[in-house]
Amino acid sequence: MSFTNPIIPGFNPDPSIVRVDKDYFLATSTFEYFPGIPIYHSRDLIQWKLIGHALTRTSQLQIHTPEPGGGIWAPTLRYHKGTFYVTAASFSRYRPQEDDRVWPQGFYVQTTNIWNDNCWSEPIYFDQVGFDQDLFWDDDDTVYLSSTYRKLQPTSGVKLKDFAVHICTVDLSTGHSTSEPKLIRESKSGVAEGSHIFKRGRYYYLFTAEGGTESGHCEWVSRSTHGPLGPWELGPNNPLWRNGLEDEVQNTGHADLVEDSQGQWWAVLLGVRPVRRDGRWEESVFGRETFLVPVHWEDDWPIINEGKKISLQTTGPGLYQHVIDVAWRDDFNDPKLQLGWYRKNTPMTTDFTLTERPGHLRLHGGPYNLSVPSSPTMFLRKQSHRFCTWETKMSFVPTSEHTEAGTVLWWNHFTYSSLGLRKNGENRIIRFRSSEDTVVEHVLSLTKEIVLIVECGDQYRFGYREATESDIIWIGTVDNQITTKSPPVGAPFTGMMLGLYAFGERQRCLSPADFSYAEFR
Ligand code: 6LW
Repeated sequence: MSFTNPIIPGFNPDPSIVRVDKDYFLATSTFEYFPGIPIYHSRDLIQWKLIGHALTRTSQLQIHTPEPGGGIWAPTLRYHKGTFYVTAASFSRYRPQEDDRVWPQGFYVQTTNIWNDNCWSEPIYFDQVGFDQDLFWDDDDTVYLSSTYRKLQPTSGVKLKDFAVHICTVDLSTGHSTSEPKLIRESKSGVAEGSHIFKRGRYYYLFTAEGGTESGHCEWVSRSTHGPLGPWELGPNNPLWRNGLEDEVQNTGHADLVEDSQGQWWAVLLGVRPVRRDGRWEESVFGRETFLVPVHWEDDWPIINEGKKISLQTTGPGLYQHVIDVAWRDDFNDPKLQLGWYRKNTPMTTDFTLTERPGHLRLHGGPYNLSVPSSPTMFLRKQSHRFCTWETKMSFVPTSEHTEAGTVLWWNHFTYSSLGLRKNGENRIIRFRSSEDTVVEHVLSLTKEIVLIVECGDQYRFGYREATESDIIWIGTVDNQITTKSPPVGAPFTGMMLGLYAFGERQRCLSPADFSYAEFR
């Protein structure tokens, strides 16, 4: 049977998966966004539904002004004796290898009720540093923590990152390591990371992502009969597959495995799907997404996707075609915010309400505009389809020339385009600000409500109309190649989002911005 990849479109890298009876759960990275670590659920590995997040309280997640691509990296989701565990690391800077002092400490949170966000515990921090933490319970219940950090003795003479996988035993009640860290995998590429350890039959397996998350990305396997401390024997066919720069799916790696109830194994992994335009590859607007491929075993070594490259149509036993619907809408009728909205960084104050004006998301804009590293009053959703339209209806009566509310196409605080309403003397104006910082303004002869539209495709086209009119006035476009530019600092680890915002410039908005719906169609 054939099915469509990615199984979770939109930015969802570093997937980690677990099965409990008939239910599969999957977690991905969230970087600088809040809440942290989405938990998706599926019964068939193909259709996934967001059921909550592991980090929803400010006591669990404090990220303030990180570089783009900082924040929460690479969860591992595991289940042991009735309890779910999620590990992660939180970064303020994205390039720890340039400054050994900012290596993060990983942590885990746990719950016995994965269906309820509020049940996840407070974090317990590990004292082994690094990122890409993995937990493995051996048969005697000894717990092993592996993570990636820079080798203490860098390889002499070779300029490598020296990211290597280290392991120790850990006491989960305190997070304290109980053995010396042992290096279990380093790579000639200079990067061995994303470790996941499993046991199958008499073998322990160590999967590692190697070569870095860009074009050199790939996946290796080792196995051991002794245990997680090794010695580890490298597989005969490493890397397990290799997608290249001409393939429709690229940069693939960072795999995690799961066995279904029929004994069939599967791997989830990350990949990007750039688009070929005018003879060259355009960066994917979605960033890194979650893919699924079948795994079978030969001589107790895993063969991923029948040894073939990862592609958009994938074949696997027992699965079926599933088209992910582009249509999504929030009418803000629920007093609780729908799942799938993200804030940039941990919000410091409550700056929104769904109850003050029922049927509306009311934003009380805070003092940060969208260009600063702090947390503005902004709510974002991931873009998951290339061709779609984003639309929202807003009423906003600015009382100051230094406030604005509207809609945003968001990559990071260096590269975003916004369409917002402002006051200019006695006029109200609509202001389009492109990712290249060019500005177009139209004076509005306006009734209260305005519909803001972004058409997504090979470029993003911004338009608006007064709520009582049907004609859209198009005010500006930005090309995808501009919207996906790498930030001057930080990493392009995330993907495109669209959202709603209100801000004052170094002052709060004294009038609220009310949004009556937001939709993708
Ligand atoms: C992830 C790591 C990686 O933790 O990217 O370059 C990080 N490698 O495996 C963020 O997704």
